[in-house]
Amino acid sequence: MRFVIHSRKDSLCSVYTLFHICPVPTQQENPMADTPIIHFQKTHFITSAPTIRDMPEDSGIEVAFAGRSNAGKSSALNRLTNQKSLAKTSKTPGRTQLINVFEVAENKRIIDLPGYGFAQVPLEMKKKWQKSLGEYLQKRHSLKGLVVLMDIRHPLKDLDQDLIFWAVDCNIPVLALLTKADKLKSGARKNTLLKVREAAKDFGGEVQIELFSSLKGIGVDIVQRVLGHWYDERNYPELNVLDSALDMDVASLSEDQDQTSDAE
Ligand SMILES: Nc1nc2c(ncn2[C@@H]2O[C@H](COP(=O)(O)OP(=O)(O)OP(=O)(O)O)[C@@H](O)[C@H]2O)c(=O)[nH]1
Ligand SMILES: [Mg+2]
Repeated sequence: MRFVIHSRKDSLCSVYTLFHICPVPTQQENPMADTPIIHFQKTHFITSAPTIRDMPEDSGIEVAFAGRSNAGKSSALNRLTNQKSLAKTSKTPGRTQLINVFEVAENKRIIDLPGYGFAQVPLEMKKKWQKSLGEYLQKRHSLKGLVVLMDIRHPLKDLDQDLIFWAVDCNIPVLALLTKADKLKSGARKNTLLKVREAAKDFGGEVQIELFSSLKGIGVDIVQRVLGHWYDERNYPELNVLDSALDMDVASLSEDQDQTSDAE
């Protein structure tokens, strides 16, 4: 099987680029070196939001899990955090219909997005989901990394490609996971990984492809490492603007006080 990446101009990214919303994380020589440890098992549920207006304040760092219905997003989140039922999983595609928000640590969130591309969902409902998904991707400033989950047996469908193109255009790094890797034998699994990695070169940008299985724990350490890097505030100088402004205020306040005491 060969995976073909459709042309960039066919994808949604041309629409999304109009928004120019995505800050470029600073590249380091070894980006994973001395990444602060994140205790993923402490992750807890915050809220289920029908639209982005119902989400927590758009500050800090957010990582979104996106993918087709039934790709294994919620299961991956549970495995990553070592919690059995943090996110609801289901055999019935379309289970996650809201934007589910989880807090990993202060100002660090994971978002379990509604799945896309499930044919049996009524058109109206599908439109509603896709609207809230599109809105989230376009407008959420704290989104700093996208995990795209694809069933290893059906990777790189059109909507997956659209999503990855969009993220690349916005300089948002992508970790694409080939989920349910346990469903394939070791040889077929590696073969698919190599083919998808080869095809993914056409995306350009920062797109890392890895195997994943919630059932067997394959790839969990890699996801934790990549997310740990994305959650590292030192990569986003613009996040510290407010803090340094506050520091300056405090400094100028004490200068004022010094001057006052000099005058006295
Ligand atoms: N064999 C196997 N099955 C898995 C794995 N991950 C998820 N599944 C199964 O796939 C089905 C869908 O998993 P979910 O995690 O609910 O998928 P989702 O992407 O969150 O689905 P939506 O919320 O509908 O978009 C469930 O029956 C899971 O048990 C895996 O690694 N291996
Ligand atoms: Mg789900």
